[in-house]
Amino acid sequence: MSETIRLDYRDDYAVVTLNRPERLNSFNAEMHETLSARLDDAAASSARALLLTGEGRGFCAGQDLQDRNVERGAGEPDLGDSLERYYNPLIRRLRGLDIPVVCAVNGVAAGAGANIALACDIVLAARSASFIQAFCKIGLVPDSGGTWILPRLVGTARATGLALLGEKLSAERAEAWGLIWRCVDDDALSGEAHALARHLAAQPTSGLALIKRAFRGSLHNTLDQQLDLERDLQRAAGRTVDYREGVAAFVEKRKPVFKGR
Ligand code: T3D
Repeated sequence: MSETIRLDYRDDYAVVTLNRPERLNSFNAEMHETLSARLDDAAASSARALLLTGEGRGFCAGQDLQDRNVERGAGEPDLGDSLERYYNPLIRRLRGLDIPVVCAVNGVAAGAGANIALACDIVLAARSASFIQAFCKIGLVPDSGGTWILPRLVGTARATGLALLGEKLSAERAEAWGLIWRCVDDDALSGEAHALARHLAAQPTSGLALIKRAFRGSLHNTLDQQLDLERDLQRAAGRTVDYREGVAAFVEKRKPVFKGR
């Protein structure tokens, strides 16, 4: 049986690929457990950036609904338990990673699949890809952080429309709305996503981790609290080897060589 999650290393970054293309990479329990283990592996490695993508024509269609079909013999599910056990730890994990996380949305991203993509730091999408808050169509609530991130990214009016209507949002419109970083031509997606991950991995990644921490704080901090946080993070950034190297390279008019320390 092929691995439902692939983990590869390129240069200084890790590539995690959702790999159940026959079900549009929708999640079952085994896939969640394997993804969790592969993210552990990537976090423990020397990788300085992570690229998340999907195999085949879809990125991820959320929960595998075959496993939820009570009419066809699946047990009565406790969806709260499923979120507690799988989806919530996954989102916390992705949001909590110190290294930059790029998501290459290669095709449709539906249900939890859409919100897993949106939990990443920089989201690129193929022009033919789309985002669907499909939950409302089967009587569910957007999960995997959807009700938190959508209003923050696109405002309440658009978030509510997306969540209550479950309409397909094209990658182009997702970019125009500020839901994602960029929409690119289908045949350029892989090249651009890898180039971005490679670029990020060569940057002062300890500084990038502090930037991520600053933005995480800003979502609930007052201006005063955020100014204090910036002071503390800048103090830490100013003590990194990479900061010293960045300043030296600037003054010496040469290209910096960052180590992520
Ligand atoms: O349950 C819990 O643990 C709680 C957490 C829930 C989180 C969630 O994500 S709930 C939302 C679940 N996802 C959906 O509701 C999306 C369902 N899928 C679709 O609406 C459509 O497939 C898409 C819009 C994503 C794509 O449409 P299309 O026309 O491009 O493809 P398709 O023909 O519908 O799908 C291709 C195949 O993938 C097909 O299988 P087949 O007929 O070729 O054998 C289809 O059944 C399968 N597939 C797609 N999505 C799922 C799926 N199989 C199982 N589960 C899926 N989610």
